[in-house]
Amino acid sequence: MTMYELAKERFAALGLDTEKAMETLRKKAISINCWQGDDVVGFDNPDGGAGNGIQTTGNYPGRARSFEELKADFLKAASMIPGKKRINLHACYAVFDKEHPWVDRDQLTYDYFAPWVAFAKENDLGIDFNPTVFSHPMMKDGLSLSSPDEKVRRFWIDHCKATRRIAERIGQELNDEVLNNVWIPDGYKDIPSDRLGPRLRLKEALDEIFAEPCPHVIDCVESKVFAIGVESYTVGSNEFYLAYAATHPGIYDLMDMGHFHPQEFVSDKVSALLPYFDRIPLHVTRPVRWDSDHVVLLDDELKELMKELVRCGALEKAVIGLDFFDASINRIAAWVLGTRAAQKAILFALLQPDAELKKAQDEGDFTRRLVLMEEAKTLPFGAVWEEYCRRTGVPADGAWFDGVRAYERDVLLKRN
Ligand code: RNT
Ligand code: ZN
Repeated sequence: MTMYELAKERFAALGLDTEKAMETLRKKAISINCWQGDDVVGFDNPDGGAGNGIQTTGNYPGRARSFEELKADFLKAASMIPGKKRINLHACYAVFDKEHPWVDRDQLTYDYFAPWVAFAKENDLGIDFNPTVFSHPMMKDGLSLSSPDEKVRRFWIDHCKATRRIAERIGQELNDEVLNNVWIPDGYKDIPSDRLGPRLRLKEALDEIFAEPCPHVIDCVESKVFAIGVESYTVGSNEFYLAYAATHPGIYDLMDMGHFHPQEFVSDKVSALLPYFDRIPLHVTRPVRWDSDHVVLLDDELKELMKELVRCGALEKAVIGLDFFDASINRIAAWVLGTRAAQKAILFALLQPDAELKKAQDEGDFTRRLVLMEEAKTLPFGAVWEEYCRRTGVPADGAWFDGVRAYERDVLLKRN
C-alpha cells in the first residue's frame, strides 16, 4: 500500500473522503498577489518605492522590475503551485509602452491592462484588481478619499472609478467576476481633533465611486486598525466599512488577517459576517506583532480560518486573496510557500472530523471536543497533500526548492 492509500483508509475510518477533499481543493481558486514579486513598487513610478502605510523590508536580489520580468517570475512560481490560480493586480501595475504612454492614475483605462488579460488567457488565470491609493504625490497629509482638499479627493475618486471600469472590462473579457478592493491608508499619527469629518468625506466618496453599475465586479472595502505612522486614527476602520458594506448591497467587507488588534482573529469573524453577507473576501497574510505581511505559513490561525470556512459551509463564499510581501527572501519561494500553505490549510480543514466535533459541542461534551480536535492535528494529511501535488502535476514538498534556486542562479542574480 502507498502512503496515500494508508492515509485514505485512516481518514475513511473517520468518515472523511480524501478524494472529495482533493477535488474541492482543486476547484478553489487562490488569488495570488502580484506585488510579492516586486516589493509593491509597480510600473507607474518605479523609482518611488512603496509608501503610505505600505512598507517592505529587505533587499534580496532579483526584484522584478518590468512587466516581462514580473510575468516570468509569476509563471515560475505558478508552475509549482497546484490548482486554480488568479493573479491579483494593483492599478500601479499598468503596462506602459509606446502606444500607451504613461498617464496618471486618474486617467487609467482598460488598455493599460489588456496585456495582463492576454497573459491571464494564455495561462488560464483569473484576475483580481485594486485601486492603488498609496505611494503617490497626490496623497496629502496622509489622506486620499477623506482629504479636506477637494482636488485631492477628486483625483482619488476618479482613480477608484477608473479601476472599477477596468475591473468590469477585465471581467467581460475573461467572462468572470473580478474582485476590486478599495484599501486606503488614510489616518493620523496623532490624536485627531476631528474624527467625524474624514469619515463623512470617505462615505460620500465611496457613494460616488460605487454609483456606476459594474456587474462583473465584486466590490470590496478593506478596513484596518492602524499602521506605522498612522497610530492614532484610521478613517476606514472596521466599524466604518462593515457598516458601509452592510447598508450597501453588493459591497463587501474584506477582512485582512493583519488588520485587527492582535488579540482579535479573523477566524472568529467569519461566522459573524456569514448571516449577513453571501461573500467573505479575505486577505490571507501573517502578521508578526503588527500588520507585517510576512509570508503565509501553515500556522494555527491560518488553519483555524480555513477550518471555519469549511465547517460553516462557506468555502465557496470565501474569496481568498493573499497579501504578503517579503523583500528579504527569494520572492518566488515566498509566492510558492505562501500559496501552498494556504492550500494546505484548506486541505487540512477539509479533513477534519467536523460532524463529530459539532456533535460533541452540541451535546456539551467539551472533553471529547478537545480530544478530537487535538488528535485530528496528527492525522496523515501530509500524505494526501503529496498525492494532491502528484495528481495536479506540481512538485511535492521537498522537490520544488531546487528549481527556485536554479532560477535564482540563472535569471534573478543576473538582474542588477
Ligand atoms: C495594506 C492592505 C492592502 C495592501 C495591498 C497591497 O495594509 O493590506 O491590502 O497590502 O493592497
Ligand atoms: Zn490587505
